[in-house]
Amino acid sequence: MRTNLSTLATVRNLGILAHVDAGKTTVTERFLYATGTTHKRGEVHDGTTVTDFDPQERDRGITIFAAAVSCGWDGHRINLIDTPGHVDFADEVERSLRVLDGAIAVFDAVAGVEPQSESVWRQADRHGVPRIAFVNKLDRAGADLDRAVASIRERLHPAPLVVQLPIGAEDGFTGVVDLVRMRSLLWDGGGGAAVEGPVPETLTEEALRRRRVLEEAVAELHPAALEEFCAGSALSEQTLVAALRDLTRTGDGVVVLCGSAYRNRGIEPLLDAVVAYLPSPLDVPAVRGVHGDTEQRRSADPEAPFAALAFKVNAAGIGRLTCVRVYSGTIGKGDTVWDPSTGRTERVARILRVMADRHVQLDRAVAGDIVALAGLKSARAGSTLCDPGAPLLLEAPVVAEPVVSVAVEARRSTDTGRLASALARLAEEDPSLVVRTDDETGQTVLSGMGELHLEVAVEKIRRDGGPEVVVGRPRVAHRETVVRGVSGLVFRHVKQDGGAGQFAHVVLDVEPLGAEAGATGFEFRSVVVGGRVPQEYVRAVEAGCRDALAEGPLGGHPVTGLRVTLSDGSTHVKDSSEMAFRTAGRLGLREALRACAVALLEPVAEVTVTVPEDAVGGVLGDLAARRGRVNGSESRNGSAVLTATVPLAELFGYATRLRSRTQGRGTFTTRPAGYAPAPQPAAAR
Ligand SMILES: Nc1nc2c(ncn2[C@@H]2O[C@H](COP(=O)(O)OP(=O)(O)OP(=O)(O)O)[C@@H](O)[C@H]2O)c(=O)[nH]1
Ligand SMILES: [Mg+2]
Repeated sequence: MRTNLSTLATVRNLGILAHVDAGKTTVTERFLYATGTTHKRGEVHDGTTVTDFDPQERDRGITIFAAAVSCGWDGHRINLIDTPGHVDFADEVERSLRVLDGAIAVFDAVAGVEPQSESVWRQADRHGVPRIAFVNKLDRAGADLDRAVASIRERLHPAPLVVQLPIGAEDGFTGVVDLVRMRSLLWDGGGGAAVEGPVPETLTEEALRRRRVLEEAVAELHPAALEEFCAGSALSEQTLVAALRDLTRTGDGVVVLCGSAYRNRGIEPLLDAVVAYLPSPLDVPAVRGVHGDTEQRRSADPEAPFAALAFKVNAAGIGRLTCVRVYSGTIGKGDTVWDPSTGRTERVARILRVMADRHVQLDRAVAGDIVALAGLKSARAGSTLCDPGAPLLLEAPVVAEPVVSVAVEARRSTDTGRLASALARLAEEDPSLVVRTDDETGQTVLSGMGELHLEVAVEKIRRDGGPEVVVGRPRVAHRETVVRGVSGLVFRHVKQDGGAGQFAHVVLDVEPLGAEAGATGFEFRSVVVGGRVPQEYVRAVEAGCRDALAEGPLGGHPVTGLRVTLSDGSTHVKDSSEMAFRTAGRLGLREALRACAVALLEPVAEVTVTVPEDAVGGVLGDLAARRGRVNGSESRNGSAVLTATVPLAELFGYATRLRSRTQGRGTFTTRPAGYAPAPQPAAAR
C-alpha cells in the first residue's frame, strides 16, 4: 500500500508549550475528549488525565515527562506532545521541540506571559517551530485577554493576531466571536459541543472593529493581503485564512485564540486553528543529517530510505518503548533498523500509536509520523534509526548541562548493584540526568537540572520497586574562569629517548572571554605564521586544550569563559604527531591556567516570586539572606511580583520556606541565568 503525499498533508505534529500550570495538560485532555479519543474528561487535580500518567505526576499535579498522544480531527491526524512547564524538565521540552512541526503556546489569562513561557518561546524560536497562541483560563477572576495579548506583544512577538473576541468575562465567559468567519460560538455549562450562531447584536460593533484591526495587521505583513486590502479596503475570509496560515508558517505573525480549557470552552476552534494554520510534515524544511563527511537532506517522502529520530525512551512498565519521529521512508513491523551512533542493528517488534490510554498496533509507519516502537533494546533519546542500506546520522538534540548534584547510596550495601542498574535506567530515559563516580570520595553522584528534577528521579527509583536510597545534600556544579590571563606561555612536550619519539612545541596566550567574570564558553584560534605548525596539528592542540578544560586549577571544576591563542610553535621532522600536539595542548593549557588568575563561578537563577503585598518585606529579607539581588518589583492584581537573581546553591529548600512565610500564598519560578562569581565561603562548601 502506497501512502500518497496528500495523506501526509493531513498530519499535524504539534506540541503544547507553556509556563507551569498554564493548562497544557488540561488542553490536551480536552482535545482527546473533543475528538472522541476519550469519553470522559480527566482532571489534573483528580489525577485522572491521560498524559500525566506517571504516579508522581498524578500526586504532584504537574507534568514531568513529555507524553505523545494521537487523535483525529476534521479528517486530520494530530500527534500531540504535552510537555512539562517546570524549568527542571526543560530538556524534555527541548527534545520534543526537535521533532515537532508546530506548537500551541498556552498562556494564563490572568498572569499573561510568565518567565517560563518566555523561555519555551525562545526555545521554539531556536528550533524555528511555528506557533499559535491560546490564552487560557478566561473564566478566572481577573482574566483579561487584551492585557495578556499586550504582554505577548511586549515580550514575545511584535505581531499577535487576535482572531476571537470573548463573549462574557470571568465566571460569565460563555463563548467567543470568531472574527475570521464573523460567527459566534457558545458553550453551555455541561461541557457539550459549541453552538454556532450569528454575532450577538450587543457585540456587533466591537466585533467589526476588531475584525478591522485584524485585517489591517494582516495586510501590513502579507503582500497578497495588502493588495486585496488596498483594492477593496477589506479582506475576504478566504484571503484572511490563507494569509494567517502563511504568517504562522513564516513566523511573521502569531494567531491568538482564547478560552477556558477547564470549562471546555474554546477547544474546537483551537483544533480548527491547528488544522488551518499549523504546518504539515510536507510544509517544513527537509531534515538534515550526515553520512561520513557528506551532508544529506531527507524530505518527508514515504518512498525514500527510512530515517527516524528517537526523542523519548520509556524503559519502565511493560516493555521498552522508543518514541520516534519518522522523517523519511517507511518502517514495517519486523523490519531492522540501524543506529549509526552505536553501530547496532535492531529489530522493530511492534509499531504502536498511542491513543490516550490504549495503544493501537500499526503494520507500518511513514515519513511525518510520530509513533512508539517496541523491541528496540539499545536506542536512546537522541538516537538516529535508519535503513541499514542507507545510513544517515541525524543531528541529536542538545542536552543541557546538569547544574545540581546529589550523592546517592543504597541503604543496604547488598543493594549497590541494584541501585547502579536503576540509575543507569534513569539516565537512559532522561539524557539530562548524569550518573558518575566521584574520583575523590568514590561516591555515586547523580546530577540534573535542579532540586525537583533529582527529587523526582530518586523517588522514581523507589516507586519502580528499586532499593532504598540514601541521598546526600544537593550541591551545585561550580565552574572556574580566567580573570587575568597569561601570554607567551611556552610548552614543549618532548620524549626522544629511543624508539618512536614525541615532539610538540606550542606557545599559548590565555585571556578572559568577557569583561565580567561570568562569561561562559571557550574560543580557540591560531595566529601561527609561515606554516610553522601545520593545520592538523593546530586542530590537535585545540582538542588538547578542550581536554584540559575538564579540570580547573582551583578545585578541579570545568573551566569556562576563556580564549586561547596558539601564537607560535614548532615541529620535529620525525617525532611530531597529532597525538604529541594534543598532549602539548592539554599539558600546556594546564600549566598556563596555573599561571592565570582564576576565579570560582557558581550557577545563578532568575527567580520570580509572586506574593501577597503584606508579605513582601519578609520575602525581600529572605532573598537578601540568600545572597539574592532584587532586579525589580511590580504589582499585579493585588500581588507583588519580585524578580531577583539568586545563587542556585541558596535556593535549596526555598519552596518550603516561601510556603511557610506566606501561609501557602506565595509562589515562585526560576530559570537558569548562567554563572556568576562565587564568594569564597561558597567555594569551600
Ligand atoms: N480556572 C481554570 N483553571 C484551569 C484551566 N485550565 C487548567 N486549569 C487548572 O490549572 C491547573 C494546572 O493545569 P494543568 O493542565 O496541569 O497545567 P500544565 O500547564 O499542564 O502544568 P504543568 O504540566 O505542570 O506545567 C489545574 O488545576 C487545572 O485544573 C482553565 O481554563 N480555567
Ligand atoms: Mg501538564
